[in-house]
Amino acid sequence: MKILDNPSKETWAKKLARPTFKTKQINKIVKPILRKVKRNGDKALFKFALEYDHVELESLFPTELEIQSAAAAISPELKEAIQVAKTNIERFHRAQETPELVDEVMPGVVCSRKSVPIQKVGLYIPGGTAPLFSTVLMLGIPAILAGCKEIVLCSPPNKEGKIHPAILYTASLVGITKIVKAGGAQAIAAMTFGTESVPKVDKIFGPGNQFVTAAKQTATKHGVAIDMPAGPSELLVYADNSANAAFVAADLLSQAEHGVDSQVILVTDSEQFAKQVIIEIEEQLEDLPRKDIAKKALSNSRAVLMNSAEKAIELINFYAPEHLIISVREEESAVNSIYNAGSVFIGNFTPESAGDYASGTNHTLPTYGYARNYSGVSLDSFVKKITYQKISPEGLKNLGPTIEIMAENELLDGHKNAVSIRLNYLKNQKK
Ligand code: HSO
Ligand code: ZN
Repeated sequence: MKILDNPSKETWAKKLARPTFKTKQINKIVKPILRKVKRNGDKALFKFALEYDHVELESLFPTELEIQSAAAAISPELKEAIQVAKTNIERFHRAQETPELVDEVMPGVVCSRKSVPIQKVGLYIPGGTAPLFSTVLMLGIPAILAGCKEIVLCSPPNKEGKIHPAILYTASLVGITKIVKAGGAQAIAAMTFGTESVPKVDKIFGPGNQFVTAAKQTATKHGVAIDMPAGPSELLVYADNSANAAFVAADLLSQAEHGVDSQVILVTDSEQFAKQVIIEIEEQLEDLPRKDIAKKALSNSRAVLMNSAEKAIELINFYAPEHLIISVREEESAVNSIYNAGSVFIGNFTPESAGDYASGTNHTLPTYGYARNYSGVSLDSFVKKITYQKISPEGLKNLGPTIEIMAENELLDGHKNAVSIRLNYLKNQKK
């Protein structure tokens, strides 16, 4: 990991650039996949399973027996852990429920606002090198709590034609019944256009590789919303020498192991501490099964020396990390000056892995600098807020003249008339 010594502001964008995507080439592959699924429906999904997952599927749905064997394949220890995580995630997401808001803004004019679930949602869960069954909890739990009517989960089958048992088990535990064996861009296409077996949904959630990300972007052009523009995982640790170098190294490695394009950054005021962290990283790296991936990610990563807290905070807000660990003496003031981050982990004993799995917060977070303008997934992501109003005759008498004069001055007489016609009616009724 390279050390940058107090880089000047003008150089931040370049020196801390995230790895870029080859969007054009990716789209060249993704577009025909979308087209074929749109045209041929299930038939295309079977064909792509053969081509990309190397399996001839009998059905796009797991059988009851597959679901039961998945549950039997999970150890009691893992089941218990999933249960603890589920309880915490459910609790924290239930706490996000907002009661209906009703306000009589002036006599006779009542405005209200209510959360209404998005009716059909699609959850994508990657298989592959790391089967993210924790993501089933992070997306499935708020979808169920929000009351979404139809929840479809797509995940790629393995060579035996099976979805990873932990994904299948967790999906059933959460209460998801529509599970489809489809992965990659073809799964996103199925949820975007609908097929004989897969319903067309209103919003698609979930992480994925560059093909999945590109397909999700295209979905937005077909009236489907997505959770957020996703990129590879990232972590920024802000630490001084009150932190533990071995802990910090472990945290940085925890996100570096996600993918070769992941990025991790250390910001510190102490060169000696940075050097200690780098030594620890090298030592701990050797024992990681995914060390090759982590090593590549570390080549995109930096340790940045910043000699003042103000500059360090400015850099962090500029970078807008997906995850931010703050492990400094002046913890409170640092936490309170952050305005761009997906999720913040505070203190020496709060590893980022806690939020990835089990503390209760959601791990689907904005990457790639989108923490500047996006929030992570929450209960809110699965609802829309509809506003209502009811105006009584008294209320219209109170508010009507205000509307009339505003409409008149926008030269929109039709708008004005919609009020005037009623006010006249009320006036005549009195006589
Ligand atoms: N850190 C990932 C989530 C994850 N980590 C799942 C482990 N499993 C993106 O926030
Ligand atoms: Zn992670």
